[in-house]
Amino acid sequence: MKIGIVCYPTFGGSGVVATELGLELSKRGHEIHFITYNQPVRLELLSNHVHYHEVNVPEYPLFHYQPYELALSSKLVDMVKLHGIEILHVHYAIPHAYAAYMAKKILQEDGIYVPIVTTLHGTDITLVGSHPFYKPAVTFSINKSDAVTAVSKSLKEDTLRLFDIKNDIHVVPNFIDLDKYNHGFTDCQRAMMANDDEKIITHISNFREVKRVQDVVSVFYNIQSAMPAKLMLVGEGPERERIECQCKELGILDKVVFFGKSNEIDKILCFSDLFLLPSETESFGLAALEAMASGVPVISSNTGGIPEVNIQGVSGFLSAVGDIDDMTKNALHILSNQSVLETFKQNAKQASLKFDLHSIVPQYETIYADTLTKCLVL
Ligand code: GMT
Repeated sequence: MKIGIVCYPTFGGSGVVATELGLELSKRGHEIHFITYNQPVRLELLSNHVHYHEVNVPEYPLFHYQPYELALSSKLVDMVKLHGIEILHVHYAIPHAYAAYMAKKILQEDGIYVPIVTTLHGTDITLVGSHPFYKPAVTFSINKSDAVTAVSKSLKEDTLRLFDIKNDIHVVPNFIDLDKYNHGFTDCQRAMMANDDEKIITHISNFREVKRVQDVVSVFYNIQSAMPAKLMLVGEGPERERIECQCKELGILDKVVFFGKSNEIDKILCFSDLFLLPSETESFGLAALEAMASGVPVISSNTGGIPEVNIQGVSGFLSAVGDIDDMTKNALHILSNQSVLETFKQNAKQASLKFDLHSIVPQYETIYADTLTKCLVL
């Protein structure tokens, strides 16, 4: 199949999932065309099966806001015509599903029919999409998609609760390439980060308010008061400065490493003992799954789709949003006893196997095939 993938090319979970999906589909014989404004960060290798087409939005002084959706729709039309793309898979409803619908309508004028599969990732529904500014357009785009998927049961329920949806929503969970996390690193470089007696706690996110990184620091503060520990903070975002100030005020700056954006997540997780994800909302929690696949137990909030990934008392623990004391208690329970820690590490890895890309990616292939068949019949 010739598949066009539209996504955000950044470190965000939706872009990561879209990129990994495209790469795996290409290995399975499909021709993949990524169409976005930058080369996706996890897309390192282009090949004759994997192409990247850049969407350019020329600056024009008349426009207060540059019209990205328009440029994207036009690019989609051109790429479908040029490469014979058969199906468009758009990740994140805003504005991708909307732009794809426009492209589809434009192509229909030339007798070309391209179905659209829309994958909802979370904030496009829970935070941004349901805002009155966007809601009518998001509802319309979801209803006009030929197939819709959501990355968790929880996100599907949120979508049905927040929007007037006429379409079926298939739940296709996020996935992971487990081979990448069976690291054969002979030297995990742990010694560069911490002393042998120090536990390593890690958090990875885009440092937005919704991630509650301040709770990560508070829980870590309590952990390091009870035992030697270091905190690895990976990612960049609007909260970063505030978090540095919080660490300074608490007098723990020397125990915290700020990595910024990193393409070496697997290497960082390799030396981590515990992962913290105390988000306000989280449709899935791909970062938690990546940690689990590396054998790192997770202390998280119990919001959104996280309970579908992190299993209470098995791969880690879940607490109410903002319950620092409970998160601390659970973290110390895991970290205080080496054999308990080893058990949780093994459990975390075991629980991640359910999300192996080899079992999830075929679900998307089935959706593509069914959608093409359905659209041919109509
Ligand atoms: O977490 C973010 O802020 C980034 C966002 C995105 O769209 O890139 O992540 C969302 O999609 C991920 C991939 O499906 C999910 O794992 C995240 O849980 C989801 N984030 C939220 O719901 C806050």
